[in-house]
Amino acid sequence: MRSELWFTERQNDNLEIGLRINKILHSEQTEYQSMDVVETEQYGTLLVLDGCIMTTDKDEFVYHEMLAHVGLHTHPNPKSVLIVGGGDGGVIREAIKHPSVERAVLAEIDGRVVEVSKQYFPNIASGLSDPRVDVQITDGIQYVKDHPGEFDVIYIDSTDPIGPAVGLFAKEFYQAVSNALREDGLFVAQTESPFVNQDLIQKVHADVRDLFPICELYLAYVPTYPTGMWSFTMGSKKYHPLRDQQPIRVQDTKYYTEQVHQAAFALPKFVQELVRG
Ligand code: SPD
Repeated sequence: MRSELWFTERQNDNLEIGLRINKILHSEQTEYQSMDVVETEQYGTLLVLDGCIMTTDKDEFVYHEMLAHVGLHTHPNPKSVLIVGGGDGGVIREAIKHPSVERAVLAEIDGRVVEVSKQYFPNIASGLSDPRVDVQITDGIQYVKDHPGEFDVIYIDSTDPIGPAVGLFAKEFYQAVSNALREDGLFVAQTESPFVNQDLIQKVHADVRDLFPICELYLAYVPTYPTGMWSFTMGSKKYHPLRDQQPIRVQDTKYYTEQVHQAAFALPKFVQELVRG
């Protein structure tokens, strides 16, 4: 018999996204947030933090590949990478596919996300045991402040801009990110949906433009995120994601290609208007 249990993410008073649940696999309140793992009919196993969809087994590749590979194919020789957040390990898994990457640090505040992801999302978390990976259970904001000039590429794989993640969308944090990058470094942050988070995208873009000579927004399509259209913002000290795009270095992707890299920066007019300086 079909289950009548549904998971519903309420984005705002007017928008919800719903998935039929077969089974609740895990639920807990960690020191920082509520965490649930459920088995859905449509997208397989789903990770939920504070009531928001973080990732699912079946569509995670879009987000993780597009967060990781655009930045790593913009830098000509990325050796040292930092991921702030992203305790499920998806961005790390993609980052270490790049042969030049010698060190990938994960700075995740909530150790329970890492543990539960290893248990329920072995594919997404598969990179966490790689010898190049250093998992630090720590406040990512403090970690960034404490490591000036160390990284070629930094990723901000935050949760939604509520609760523990609010500071990861602040200008002061982007300044600290700039300090933690080498002189030709770049960063990429997940910056939510252009349909529902317009103020946030405008603010992030204005802040990053003030701090970095190159600031570009790009898009990908993640079915389980509200509206599906998802944005990423890159701030770069030297390399431009289109002019300096590197030949493809990884083969085993399901979404990212050289052409998708280019196409991701072709913005619909209403998104262009959001980020116009
Ligand atoms: N509303 C969805 C925002 C999720 C961003 N981070 C997801 C973490 C997956 N590694």
